[in-house]
Amino acid sequence: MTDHLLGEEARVLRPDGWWRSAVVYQIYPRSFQDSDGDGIGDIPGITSRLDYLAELGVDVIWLSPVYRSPQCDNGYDISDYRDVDPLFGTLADLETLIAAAHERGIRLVMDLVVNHTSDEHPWFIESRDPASPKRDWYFWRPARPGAEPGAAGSEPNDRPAAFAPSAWTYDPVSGEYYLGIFSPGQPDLNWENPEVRQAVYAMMRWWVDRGVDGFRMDVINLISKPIGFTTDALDPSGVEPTYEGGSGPRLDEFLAEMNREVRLDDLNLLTVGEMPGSTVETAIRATDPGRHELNMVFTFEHVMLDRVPGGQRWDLVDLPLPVLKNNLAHWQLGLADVGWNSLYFDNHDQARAVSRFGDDSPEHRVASAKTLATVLHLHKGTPYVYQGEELGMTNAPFTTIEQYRDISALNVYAAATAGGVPTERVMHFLETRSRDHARTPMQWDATDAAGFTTATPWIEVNPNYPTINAAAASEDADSVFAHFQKLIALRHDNAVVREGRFELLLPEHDRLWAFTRTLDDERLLVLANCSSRPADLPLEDLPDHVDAELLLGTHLNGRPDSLAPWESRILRLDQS
Ligand code: TEU
Repeated sequence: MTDHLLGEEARVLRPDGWWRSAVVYQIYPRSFQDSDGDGIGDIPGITSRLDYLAELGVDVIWLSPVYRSPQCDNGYDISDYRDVDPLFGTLADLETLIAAAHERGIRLVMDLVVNHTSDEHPWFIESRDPASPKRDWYFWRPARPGAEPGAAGSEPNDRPAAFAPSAWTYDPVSGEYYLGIFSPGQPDLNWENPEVRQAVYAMMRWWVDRGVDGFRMDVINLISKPIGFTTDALDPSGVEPTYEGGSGPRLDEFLAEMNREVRLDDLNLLTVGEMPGSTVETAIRATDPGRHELNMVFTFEHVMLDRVPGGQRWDLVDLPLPVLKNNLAHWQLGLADVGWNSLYFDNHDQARAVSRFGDDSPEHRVASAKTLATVLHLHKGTPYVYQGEELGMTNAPFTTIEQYRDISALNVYAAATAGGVPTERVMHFLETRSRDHARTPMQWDATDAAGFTTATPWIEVNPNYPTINAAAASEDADSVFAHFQKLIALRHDNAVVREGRFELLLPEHDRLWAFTRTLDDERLLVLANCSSRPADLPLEDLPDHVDAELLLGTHLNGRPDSLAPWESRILRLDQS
């Protein structure tokens, strides 16, 4: 069936480089729309909301995992790559969703989680037997030399898992440990073994044949393990790399092979690799079109700037605006000529942008959600909208650990309290940064449970849903939703938004985010006040724009030389 999508037909369905003008909307199925009254979102629920996405104007849906899974990490632990978890529906429901999205001109990208499987995947179950041909599909290692297998401290090395105290889990049957750098329920696949790679490519082709338009690749840089991860090749410096520390030596080779074997570029599929620890340099290599690896990567740099380097996860520092905007500018300039950027503030792993980078008080929430969107969507790259971001949804006001659901939150809490960290400190971290903030149910309307479900939702609805919801937004011409619609349309209608050269202005200004985008003789000026106080514009340091055409503004205060709190403007400069 893949051949059937090659050539003319693929080009019509997915013309060359189509993803450069696309806006992607991420759906976290568990929290989007429940249709069967079990308190958990599902695929028919998503299908029932497609008209909302069409109204927003997005081009692509990225679907977080709906595969069969024991759900230890909400689906990022897959036990069958070729089936849908009954929680979310059936394969037929997914095929209906894909067809219904395509009918509306919306493409669909699957989450691809192949750094690890679930410990309930048949491949892993088979590999538990040391005599099995699949033993080498995972990383099985003996206890460290001289240590008693299974005893505390005998793990092959001291690496912690992302969501558990150790990356190694002991299997008493064979007396060995397996590697799971996220959690024991997520054993790492051994990509050094060519059979593993071929099995993954076959599965990807199977999904391409089902009509999917691309893949978002979970922690794809970790498929080639950084030196020292598996104990095979310890770094001579003795420094233990962290899992956020980048990629192993064979990453580019594996990505190019995957691209070739699945014909990702031939079929004009969208490919975005999630790459914690990637730098501009690694991203240039991975997204250089001439190398046929990926279209774009998700960097983590800008969402790690408020963490203490090498510190504990709950150690947070203030993030001054110049640090954030210069980091985005570094990526803009770094990938200006070769490669392509993805643009995001929000996703299912991040606290809500309006609470984190904006001001979610009733006074400033709407303006700051709009202005953050203006800034992000006017950068060069492919913007990602995370469900609810287009409504200005905020962090949840959780106060007790019982309200949190995420494996990461629960592990951070357990690790911190076991280590004697004061409870208030770790609770403060969770209140501001937990992944659960992104995962509270989508707020559709002011009815019970925000119209998400008729049952008790699996995680509490944010109590602000009576005012912040999609139904209210659709009746308000000045809503955050309406602003996102305009930003998306602006990108579709203006080549300068898609392809214009980026230049940061006022790089050290601590409240204004200002930049230009230039394509041939067209030039846009973006001015944003990222603070909750009025800001004067230093007109002498900005291009002349007093008579410029306003393409889009948030809430004009009418004065050319200042911006109201969280006001932003997109201006077309006169180039004559
Ligand atoms: O995330 C990778 C990742 O690095 C995050 O776990 C991040 O470090 C963490 O959220 C910080 O708190 C991907 C998925 O997006 C995430 O949902 C999964 O839990 C993880 O991989 C494992 O599959």
